[in-house]
Amino acid sequence: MAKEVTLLDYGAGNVRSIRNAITRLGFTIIDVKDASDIESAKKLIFPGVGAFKSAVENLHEKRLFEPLKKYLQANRPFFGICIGLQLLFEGSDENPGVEGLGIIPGRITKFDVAPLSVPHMGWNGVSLVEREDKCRVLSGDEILYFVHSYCPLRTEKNAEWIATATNYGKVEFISSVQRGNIIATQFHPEKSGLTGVNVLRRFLEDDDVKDVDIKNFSRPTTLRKRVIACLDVRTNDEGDLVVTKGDQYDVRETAKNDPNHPDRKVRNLGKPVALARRYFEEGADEITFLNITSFRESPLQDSPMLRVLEETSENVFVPLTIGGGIRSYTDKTGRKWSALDVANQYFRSGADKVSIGSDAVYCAEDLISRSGKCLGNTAIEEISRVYGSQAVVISVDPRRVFVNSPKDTHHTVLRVSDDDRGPNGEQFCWYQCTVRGGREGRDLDAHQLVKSCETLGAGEILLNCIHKDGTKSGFDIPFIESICNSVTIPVIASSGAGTPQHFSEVFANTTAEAALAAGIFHRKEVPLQSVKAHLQSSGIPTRSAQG
Ligand code: 1PR
Repeated sequence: MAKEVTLLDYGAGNVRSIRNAITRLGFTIIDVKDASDIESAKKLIFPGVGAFKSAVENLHEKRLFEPLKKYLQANRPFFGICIGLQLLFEGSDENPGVEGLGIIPGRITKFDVAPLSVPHMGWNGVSLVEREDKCRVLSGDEILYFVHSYCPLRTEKNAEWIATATNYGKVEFISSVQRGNIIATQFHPEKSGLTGVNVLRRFLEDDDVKDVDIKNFSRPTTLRKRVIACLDVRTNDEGDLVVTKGDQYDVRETAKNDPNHPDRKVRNLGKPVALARRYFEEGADEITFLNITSFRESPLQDSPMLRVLEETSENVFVPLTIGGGIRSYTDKTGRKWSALDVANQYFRSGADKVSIGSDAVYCAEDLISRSGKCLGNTAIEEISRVYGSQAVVISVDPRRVFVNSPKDTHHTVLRVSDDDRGPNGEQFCWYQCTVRGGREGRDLDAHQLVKSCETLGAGEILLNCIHKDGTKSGFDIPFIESICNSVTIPVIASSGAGTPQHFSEVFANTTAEAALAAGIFHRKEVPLQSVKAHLQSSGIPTRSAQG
């Protein structure tokens, strides 16, 4: 029998990874073009992307809503992912009044987990639920990647559908369903490493789970802390696209010890696609690419980041973030690009999230100047409306400004330790936002930036720190904790990692959900596996390096 599977891709978000996972499993994809493709499907995969409402509207617009409902009512082989699971329910609090497919009784509700962050983002387990038949694609041992702000909850009416449950804070939600030939998961198998690819394989090959350990039933699961590898990418003086790394954002060699020396070359630490693959194989939970020369004229055209994403996603099955140049601009041919157009290109090429730096600062300044009134037209609002807030990361590039007293500035200040005082013995500092890769400081502090961006709909904060970048002296813990306390969205601690202990320190002393490092991984000074092993031995929940 031909190894074929039908894919329902309605044209939003990153479906490249699911395509790559299916292809890797030796299956050919038949794309749904119209209702007849659903009718003739032998197996149908539906990777729902974006918000509940836009998914329903897309299905209606393409006249696929009713054919899909009929397919499901006939109990034909189906695998839904994320929104592809949520749409099976009657409706969602995300968009009241919008009707789902109504195959499963109940509604999708917003996570109520304060003080934990929403979205629920990262790697978590699944606990098997007692039922007459067994779960076909999960053994309960798996750690899988979730990203969602809304979740399905167990009710008496949907009990027979539930295959696994997952815990986040005080909430236990349905993480997968199964009835007859219909399977759907809240997690993303295509982003869950080789473990997730294997979940898809079981569905495609009808290779049901054989042995299940009794301990995998009805036990609480935990969200893991994430370790992220970050690749700063730019073209070097020879014209090659390279991964580079700065010391306090200066990416040129310092051997000559003269900042103006003509021989100061851009550091070359490797090729982006090959390095990303290495980090995936070593157990990175996510990979972030930053196009650090994006402030130049045409961010999409100047640097081949789309190709980097396409090639990376062929072999890397963990979430990919791309930053740099997510803004509106006019290219050399006179074509106008909105930030959403730029983001579209990246999502279609394999990115799961975009990270916005400079433009986020301008959006926050505008919001503050309007006394917090949202107009719905900023890059953050536009991208999060279409792709969901979880797809919008804000990259913060703050520089410390020292002051003698909190009275000397209207910005939020932190007291510095005695051995970290300013050049004139100042005891306080505020964290000034910069744009253009740290080149220009603005009259905005990092606390104002993150709060404004959360209001505008951002889903995560990537918190860099210029004075720590590349120093290997550890993360700026008081600053990170202070920012974590200012927002309810997840914070990624970044800049300064030098040892595995620095990771356990940041997780023990702050509520950051992820920690990111660059230099130590690129230079192979600290293997990613040793960070994971150290976190595990320190009792910090993390996904093992083997996935
Ligand atoms: O402003 O939206 O076009 O985005 C530009 C992006 O490029 C921003 O995310 C900005 O942080 C990044 N960027 C610009 N210039 C530089 C530079 O280094 N010259 N890189 C730069 C920033 C910082 C970190 C780094 C951590 C960890 N890189 O992400 O990876 O500090 O480093 P470490 O573990 O070695 O200490 P826009």
